Amino acid sequence: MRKYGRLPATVGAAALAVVGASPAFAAGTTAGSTITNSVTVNYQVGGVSQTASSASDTFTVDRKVNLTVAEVGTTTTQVSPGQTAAVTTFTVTNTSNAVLDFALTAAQQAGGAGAHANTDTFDATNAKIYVDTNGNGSYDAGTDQEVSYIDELVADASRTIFVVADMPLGLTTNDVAAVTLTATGREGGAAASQGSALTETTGANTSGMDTVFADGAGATDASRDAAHSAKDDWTVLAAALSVSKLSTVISDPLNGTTNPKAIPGATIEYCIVVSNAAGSATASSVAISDPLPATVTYDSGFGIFLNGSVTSGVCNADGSTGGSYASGTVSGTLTSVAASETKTLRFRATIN
Ligand SMILES: [Ca+2]
Ligand SMILES: [Ca+2]
Ligand SMILES: [Ca+2]
Ligand SMILES: [Ca+2]
Repeated sequence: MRKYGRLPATVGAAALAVVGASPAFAAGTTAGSTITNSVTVNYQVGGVSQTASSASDTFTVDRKVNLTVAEVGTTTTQVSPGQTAAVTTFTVTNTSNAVLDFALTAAQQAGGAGAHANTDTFDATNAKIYVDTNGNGSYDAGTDQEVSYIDELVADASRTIFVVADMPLGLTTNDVAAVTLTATGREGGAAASQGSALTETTGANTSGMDTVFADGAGATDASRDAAHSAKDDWTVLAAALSVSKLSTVISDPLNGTTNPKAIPGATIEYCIVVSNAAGSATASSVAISDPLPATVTYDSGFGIFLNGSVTSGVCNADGSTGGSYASGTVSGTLTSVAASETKTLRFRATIN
């Protein structure tokens, strides 16, 4: 009975020694390390203790390759048509029990479901991948380095990765460009160089360090392929301007201002109406250019009124003076036209 009683204590001591020799990673015991377990058997013959027998077993911990790519945040990134360097943010976490490199690719998609209950409708351009070099969680142009892989990421460590791209012009509100970041585990190789592709051990367990792929299926990758991916998207908020041009006869040489007609010599008021649809982005620096036909003459005495209003489809006699007339063209700039807002430019001319 006594010899059985001592066995657990001996095993326990060996196990404690193993734990103490290797840091306790969430990813598990470090790949390539060895686990040695010793056993001692004491016994007696004729009531006299004999020389103990002992044995030990040593094996190498194999490499479990696992990683997670995740979108940072839960919402789409709002962009403007023509915006440059629009950022989406991901994290790549090494949940393997080994130091690995991770190759990175950012893929546009041609239609299909985006990341946030939306549908891909366009491709961003000039997409580049950056690592958060200064570790502040934000993309800093000129500081965060453009990369094609993460170098020597230790077990349980994460890196913040930015996919930065340009948006084409001509997009409309709620256009979506989805992008998928894929990280693929690679051998660590040397520092500052990307290691070779990982190979899973397909045959029987060997005495050396075997490799097992343990990753799940991400946005576009399969399970157990040493890769993981996540999707994010950019959603466009554009201005939706509409323009109309109205004219009203103010007076004529025969009737004056009472029921005036558009006869030669009559004064016409032109009103250019700029509206921005509800839910749109604010349009700024809205430049209006109106080349006058040769059949009218600009009324310099009246001038040009900007930022006027419209009531029931009729331009009000308001706004502030501004704009210019040169080379037969009336010009003026509205500082901004917000969503659901309407602004006018008014001027007068006489019929030749
Ligand atoms: Ca696309
Ligand atoms: Ca940064
Ligand atoms: Ca490396
Ligand atoms: Ca996978």
